[in-house]
Amino acid sequence: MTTTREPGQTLAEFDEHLDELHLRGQWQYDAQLVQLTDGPLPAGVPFLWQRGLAERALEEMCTVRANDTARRNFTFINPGPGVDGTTPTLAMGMQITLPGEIASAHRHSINALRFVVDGSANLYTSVDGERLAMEDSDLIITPAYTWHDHHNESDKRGIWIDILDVPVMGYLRQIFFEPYGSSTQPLRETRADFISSRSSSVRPAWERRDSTRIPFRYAWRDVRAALRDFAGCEGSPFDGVILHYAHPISGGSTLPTIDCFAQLLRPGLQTQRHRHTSSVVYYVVEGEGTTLVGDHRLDWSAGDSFVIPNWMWHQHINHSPSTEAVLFSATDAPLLAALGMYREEPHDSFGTGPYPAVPADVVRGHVTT
Ligand code: 1HN
Repeated sequence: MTTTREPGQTLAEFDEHLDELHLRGQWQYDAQLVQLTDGPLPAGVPFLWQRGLAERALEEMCTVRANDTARRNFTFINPGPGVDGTTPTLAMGMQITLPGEIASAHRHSINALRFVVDGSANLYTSVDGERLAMEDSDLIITPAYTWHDHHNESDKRGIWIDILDVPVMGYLRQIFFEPYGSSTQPLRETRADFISSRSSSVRPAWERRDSTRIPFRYAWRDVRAALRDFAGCEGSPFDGVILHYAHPISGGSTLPTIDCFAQLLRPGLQTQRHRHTSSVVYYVVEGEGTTLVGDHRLDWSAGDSFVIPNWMWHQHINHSPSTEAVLFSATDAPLLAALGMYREEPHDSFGTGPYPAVPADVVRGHVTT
């Protein structure tokens, strides 16, 4: 075997030589290996997009002619290097529709959800033949391959947050896209048709159940009421009273790649610091507060959006002595968990608290949890 390395050739020159051969020396991975003693490098930076900035951009977008897919949507792009979205896996953005508009029907392998900012009973998304109303703070899921078209039949602008797993699907080269062929998909007509298509405790036994691809709306009035029910609980030391949007059939993650949460930070609460391998995007629903991420300080109030990159220490503070703060968030934790990569430090803040004892157990003194 001969070597092409000349005496006196620097390592950088040798790297260049290998590069010309479309090869790379193992030592070039050192920056991702031995220099990291504290776990993965966070991708991107903590960042906040203020409500006013987003509102102006939405307003400006109304003058732009809608594109092929007829959506007026922008993505919050992480200003840190090397992130092609809000995080490497999630694209969070906002969409506006004018009265009378339809965002035409299509479907894709991308999982998506909509959290409503300015809604109405006559703003809705049709998902696989079902009309889902988009009232303020409702959450609508459009799982992969569900047909979806947005309709604004109200007399005011409709605005919502879109969160999609498009960066990871793009990176994996897994994007399939199909236009429906006309702007509007037909809605289901009979009650039986409707029941068989969605979550229900009684179902047609002769049909195979599709447990992932179902249309679903989490109405905010139910979620806000649940936050109120739990408001007196201690909740998570890291997140306060945080509720999971469980998948309506499996009880598992909201979407295969994304989990959603609504969290209430009671007045005066300062959570404990923790970090996890998942990244999180937030929309502030009520109140104001501060999230400390690494040595960044994100001061937020209602209508702002912000991002916490993977593996960065963070904590939330509600400074107000009297007003609750409510955050909506989405994370890529289910995607990481499916790969065995979800880690948290300190570990296990989710699902490890004791299940509340039933009264009979308490009476008999049999509580073991
Ligand atoms: C999409 O299909 C929608 O359906 C919104 O409303 C935003 C961003 C990237 C790719 C597809 C929608 C999107 C998107």
